[in-house]
Order: sequence, then structure tokens, then C-alpha cells
Amino acid sequence: MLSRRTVIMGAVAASVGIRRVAQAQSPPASAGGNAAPKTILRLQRRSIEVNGKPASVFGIRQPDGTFGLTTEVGKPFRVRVENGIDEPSLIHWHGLTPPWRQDGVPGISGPPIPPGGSADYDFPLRFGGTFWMHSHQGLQEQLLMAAPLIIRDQRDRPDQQDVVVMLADFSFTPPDQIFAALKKGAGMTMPAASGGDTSTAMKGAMPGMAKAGAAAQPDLNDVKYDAFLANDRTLADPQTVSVEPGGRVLLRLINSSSMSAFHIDLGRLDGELIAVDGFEIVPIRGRRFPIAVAQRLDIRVAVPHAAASYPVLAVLEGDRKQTGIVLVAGNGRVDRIAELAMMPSKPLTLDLEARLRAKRPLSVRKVDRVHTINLTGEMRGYVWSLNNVVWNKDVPPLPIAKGERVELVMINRTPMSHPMHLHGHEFQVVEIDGKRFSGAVRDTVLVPPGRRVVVAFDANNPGWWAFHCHLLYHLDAGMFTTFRYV
Ligand SMILES: [Cu+2]
Repeated sequence: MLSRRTVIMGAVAASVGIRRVAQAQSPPASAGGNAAPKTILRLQRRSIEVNGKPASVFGIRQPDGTFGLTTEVGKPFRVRVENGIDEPSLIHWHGLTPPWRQDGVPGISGPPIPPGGSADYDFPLRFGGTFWMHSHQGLQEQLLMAAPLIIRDQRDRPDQQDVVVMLADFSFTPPDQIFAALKKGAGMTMPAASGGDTSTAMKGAMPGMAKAGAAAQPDLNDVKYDAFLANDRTLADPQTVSVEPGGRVLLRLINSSSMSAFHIDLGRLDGELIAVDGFEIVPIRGRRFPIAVAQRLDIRVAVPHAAASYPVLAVLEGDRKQTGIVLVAGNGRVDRIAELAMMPSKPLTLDLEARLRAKRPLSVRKVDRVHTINLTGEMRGYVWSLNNVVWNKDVPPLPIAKGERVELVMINRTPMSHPMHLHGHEFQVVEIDGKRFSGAVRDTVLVPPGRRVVVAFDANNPGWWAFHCHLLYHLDAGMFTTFRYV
């Protein structure tokens, strides 16, 4: 056991300095390592029921059954991950800024945890907000190896009830088969190469594959899912949460889907969007908000005084399929909610992104370095890349230097939207299609087809960091690169 842990973390303490960081940030009493108890997170197989059928999926739970972790800003993140599944795994703390050896990306920050092994994490939490954790190993995320990671701060108030809603897409087809079908199917459907009704045959043959001929037209979702989940459940049997009539609720919405974007539909509730990806914005009121893959929305709602039920729904992008939970005020009656919305939700745009303004923007300073990153790909063979380079271990990291203000210019040359995620740093959206503004600070931004989005960040966390599209099968196909600096 010890040696396995040493494999993961041994070199780290020596070279990058887990201990050094801990000592620098903690009161002297904690130097011995027993000031804050370690939270155990177990990676497990579990079974859930989807549409009346059993499904074997993964989960990340504490020994008492709690999914994921809720902690407080200022406390150290002191966690042991125990791998209880029969394959290697590694968990990424999405949106946090740990020392790079603790970032949880196999092959970049360290090796995966072998079955039966464990890994320890200990770093200070710089900020609060709604984050999440998920496997960065293979396609495990598709099997729900993900959980909430909530860091409470001054935004949390005693008179406000937290409701976490984790969205996910689900297929009974095993993820490796979905991926194989995408690679095979996409190659077969190039308009020039196919004779006509290939697409019909394909649909019958490949349960995981959505639309044929994707190369010819913009495509919203490569995969046809069997269900969409909110906290593991569909609208056939949604989670109901008791709330106080006249009370306040903070909805923490997390899109842990592998491939699916949604519009949040608050129905009769008025919402106030107060943070994106954990970071506060100048609040925006509304009843519908887009959420791309891997993004989070913190929405405050005032529950009306009348006893009633209030569904909080997520409508699939470009579709009528929906999922969600139900807030029940007093003895409000819960009616059955249709699994199809009245109207399909539109494809996600940057309209909201362009309106977001950071409450605490990055400092104003000159830009030291600009990297232009073209989002590229070909549907033939399901090839996804950055600057036409498909990721492999030999691709050199993009250069940056400690202390620099860096801007990433992302230009989408493909017919699909890509939610782009940077590890280890928060960034600020500073430009959309040539228009500069002081946009949201966040960790994942959507770049729709043909659009240009610029983000800025400060290189203040030396190490080797991943930067990638967060659509799982795009990431796995190679839409991934890294930054490295000392
Ligand atoms: Cu992508």
C-alpha cells in the first residue's frame, strides 16, 4: 500500500513540494500533518436504474456514502483517493489550482492509481465556488466517474439552502463501443465517399452513433444518448428537494456530461446568476441559462410563498429532451413532468458569455505572450486536433514562462462547438470576435463554429498543464495539448 502511494506521490513531495506548500500556507500546528482530517474518497462500481433498467456505473463516494466533497475556503484540501475499481484511475479536481503533480491527469501530472491503490492530496484552497471532480483516465467519465466539489465561502449564507444539481448524459452502450462507432462511422459518412443510403444502414448498425453525414453540416452532439440524468435520475422519477416557501435557494448546477450541452429552464422561478465556474460575476437575472459541458452555474432563486412544486430543468441543446429535479415548497404537489420540452432548445451561443462581467477581473497589465490555437478536426476517422496536431506524448508543450500574462486566441475552424478547458489556472474571457471586454473569470469557455474567443491568464502555477476540449470523445481523439513552465 505504502509503495503504491509512493509511486503516485513520492517524487512529488521531494521535487514540487507538497510539504513545502502545506507548511507555507498552514499554521505551525499543522506541520505534523494531523491538523485537518483527511477525507477519504473511494472510486467504486455501483448500480443505478435508468429508464427501469439496471446500469453498472462508477461513483466517487466518501465512506458514509456522500458523493464528492463539500469543504470551505481557507481549509486545506486534504484528501486520500482510494481506487476500488478493477482498472487504473485518476481524479482531476476540475477548476482548482493545485500543485501540478496533484492535478490528476494521467501521464501529465502523474501515473494513474492502480486498482487497490491510493493517492494523497494536500494543497491550499485559494477560492470558493462550485467545482467538480472527475476521472481523467480513458472514458471513465462517461460511466459517471464524477462528483460535486463544493467550496463554501462568504457567498453562502445561513438563510440560503444549497441545492446541487449534477447533469450527465447516459448510454447503455459501453463507452469504448461508442468511441469505436464514432471513429468507424464518421469515416464512412463522408459525402464524397458514400453512395446514398449508407447513413440509414449506419444508424441501424451503431447504437451509439447519432447522425450520419456530420461532416456536411454543423453537428450538436456526436452521440445519441439513452437518457439524461440530474443527480443520477431521469424525469420518470426525479429527485425532489424540500425547500421553504419564501426561502432562498442557491442552485449549484454542474454539467458533468461527456458530450451534451443544455439550457437550464427555471420555469416560473426568477433566477439570479451569480457565478460561473465558481467565480463571481455581476449578477444577471433570467429564467433560461446555457450550460456547456464541464461548466457550472450558481443561480440564486427566491422560492415563492405559495406551497407548490418548481421544476428546475435542463433541456438538451437543439432537442426537446430534458432532465431535472423538482423543488417542493411546503406541501406542494409534484406532478409528472414530461421528458420532452414543449420546444426544442436552441444551439448554445455566446450571447450570455458576451454579457458576463467578472466581479473580480484579472489585474490590468500588458500581455507578455499570445498563443493562437486553431480548433481543428476532420469527421473522416473522427480526428480532432489543435492547430492540426493530434495529441500524443511526443507533442512538445507550448512554451510560457512564470510570471507572464498569457492570452490564448482560440479560433474554431470546425462545424462543432468546443468547450475549452485550461488546467491549473483560472482565466478571464477578454475578447469575442474582436470585441474586447472584461468578461467572466472561469475555467471552461465554449467556442462555437467559426467564432474567435480570447482568454487571458497569469502564469502563476508552474508545472505541466493540460489544455483541451472537454467533449470526452474529442479529448480522447486528440483535441488536447499542454503548457509547461518552471
Ligand atoms: Cu471538441
